[in-house]
Amino acid sequence: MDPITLYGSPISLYTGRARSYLIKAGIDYREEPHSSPHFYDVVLPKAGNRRGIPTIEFPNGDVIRDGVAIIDYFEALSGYTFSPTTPKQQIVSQLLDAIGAEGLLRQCMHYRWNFDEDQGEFLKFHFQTLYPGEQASKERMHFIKTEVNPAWGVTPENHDLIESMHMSMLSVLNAHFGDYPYFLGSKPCLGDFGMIAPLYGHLGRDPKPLSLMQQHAPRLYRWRERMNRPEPDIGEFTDKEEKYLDNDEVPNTLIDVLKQFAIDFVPESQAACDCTNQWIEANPDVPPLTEVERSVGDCTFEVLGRSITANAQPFRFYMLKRMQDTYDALDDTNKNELDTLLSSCNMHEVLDMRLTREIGRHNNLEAWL
Ligand SMILES: N[C@@H](CCC(=O)N[C@@H](CS)C(=O)NCC(=O)O)C(=O)O
Repeated sequence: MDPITLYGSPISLYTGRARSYLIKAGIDYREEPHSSPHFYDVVLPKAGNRRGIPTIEFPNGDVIRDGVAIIDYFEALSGYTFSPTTPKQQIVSQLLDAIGAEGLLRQCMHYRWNFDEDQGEFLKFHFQTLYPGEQASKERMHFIKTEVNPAWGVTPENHDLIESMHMSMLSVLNAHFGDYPYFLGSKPCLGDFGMIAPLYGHLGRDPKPLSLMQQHAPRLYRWRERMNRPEPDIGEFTDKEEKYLDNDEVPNTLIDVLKQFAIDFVPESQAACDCTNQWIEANPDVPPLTEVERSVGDCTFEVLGRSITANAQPFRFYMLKRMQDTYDALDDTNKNELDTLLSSCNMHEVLDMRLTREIGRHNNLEAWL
């Protein structure tokens, strides 16, 4: 079969997730920017007219927009190769996927946009590929810096908090990947693909955060390398069998990682859930299959005593619903075990953060059902 085309960019957060999946699943692809006349004229109309990366195009012209939908498609086709089947590992994998999708944006944006001296030229080159022309790329970069960053809570008074959270995250992830090659053992799960999104394109590749990762978290850096190689790349570990940990184990090093993520993921998700549900209540006449916007308003929450205001993103709950559905389908014994596990990493409340209107997909877009 001819290769599929992956519209994406090396610097793109979300392309990192789809690319890594395609590599690990052995799917032949060619990557190119989403700036060609073919993309605008032929691909974009089939992608719900939402210009975004990753988007893939099959040799027969079919198109899938959104990294999550791309992975869902290939997982279903392959019989769910990278989806753990035991309850704890399945739920942890789905939770990591949601955190990777939405939970690390402040770190990603701070380390991309607030270190011009280290990486100004680097960003200029990449943005000129995606937005051809000096002026267009300049405008786009200015827009992200001045509009998107503050909208996601990256403001000067929060820089020190973002940096200290980042260093703590590097430390717990480094400890985990010292003991295990992937999040749940010696084979990547969907959670690994979710997490490679922020930890490759931004935090594991831009010069400033890359040097922090290499200096302070070499084992995490190895995972980021491993996730972009077709072989398992686990040579330094004694156990070479490609599988998830036995007995549905979620190791303590991963509990520590989830505890670290919970510090801002839990209060932010609670505030975003409340904000989105208020929006749903205030907008009862939105017709079914209407496109879900990236954000429905601002929410304010507290992290380690600091007040942060950021966009409330419904997509977070589209992702979290997967773990909530898995939990709901368990019997009482398994639910009790999950309750204990999620409480131990301060994530239990996430089970109750649910939207009052469901999100699905229609015409290659997330849509209100
Ligand atoms: N939910 C989407 C998000 C994709 C997304 O926001 N991608 C960014 C780049 S990382 C984008 O396309 N921005 C607009 C553009 O580049 O045209 C996914 O998981 O694929």
